Parts: sequence; C-alpha cells; structure tokens
Amino acid sequence: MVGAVVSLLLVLAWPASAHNVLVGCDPVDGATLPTPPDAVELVFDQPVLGGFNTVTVTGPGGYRWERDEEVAVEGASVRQRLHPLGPAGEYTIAYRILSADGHPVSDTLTFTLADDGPGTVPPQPPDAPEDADLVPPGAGEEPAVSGGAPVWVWFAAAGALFVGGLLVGSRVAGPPAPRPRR
Ligand SMILES: [Cu+2]
Repeated sequence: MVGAVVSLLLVLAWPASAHNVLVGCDPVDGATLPTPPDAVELVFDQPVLGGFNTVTVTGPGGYRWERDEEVAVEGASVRQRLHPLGPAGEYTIAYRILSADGHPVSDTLTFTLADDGPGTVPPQPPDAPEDADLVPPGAGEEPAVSGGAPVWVWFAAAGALFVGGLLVGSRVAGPPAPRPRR
C-alpha cells in the first residue's frame, strides 16, 4: 500500500520535477550592489530551449532597463544585457524561459542598486507601461486622435452630416407619394 502511494506520488511529482529549476543567478536574488550590473545571467539545472525566452528588468518608477535584443541562450544559462542602470533602488528581474520539456517557467528576483549609476532611462519598450502609475519620459500628453481633434468633434460632425442627409433626402423625395388604392 505504502509502495503504491509512493509510486503514485512519484508519478504526480514527475512532470513538475521535469521543469527547469533556477540554480544560479547573477546578480544574486536579494543582493545589494555597489555598482550596476551590465547583464543578468540566470543558470538552470537543464538546458533552456531557444526562442520565446524573456528577461525584463524593471527599476524604480517602473522603468525598464533590459536591452532591446533577444535573450542569449547558452545551454542551461540565459543572459540578458542591460542598459547602464541609473537610479539607486530596487530592481526586479522577471524571467520566462522555455524548459527543456517545452513548458514555460517564470519567476521574479530582485536586487538593489546602492548608489546611482551613470545611466539615464532608456527608450521604453512598447509593452512597458504595465503599471497605471508609470509615466515614461515623453508621455503625459494624450495620443493625438485624427490630427488632434477630440473624438466628440467627429461624432458631432458625423451626426450633423446624418441629419443634413435626412433633410436633403426628404426634399429630393418631395411629399410622400399617395398610397395606391386597393
Ligand atoms: Cu513541464
């Protein structure tokens, strides 16, 4: 009986244990660094499949600092280069990699930059503003809608055209034709 339970547990545990497990990272999770790292390197217990891997680094204020290039995969390790980091504070590494068994594995790690680095906020990726309170540089203005006119102007214009069309249409049509008699 015990043997049956154990083997059942092994069967249930097998798929999970087949996933890649993070065995090392640079920067180390929770580390406080005197100088900014120029890359994030994550090492797993098994090879990482190429493609579909992402490593993002989000710093103070929600700004992203990873370079706009594909994650470099070498066997069981992945490496994402960073822009020169700027403000001191906490940075969050979020990774999503493809396990050797084809399943994605994701997690987050953090490190703290003790002193301001030399970098300034880089151009933000299009998917960056995940947080409502994030204001990327150059943002703040509403995106222009059709050359700057507010949307309601276009609705009003469309409404006026529609009403005008009805008036014109009724004039052209003239008085309603008499109903044919049965
Ligand atoms: Cu799996």
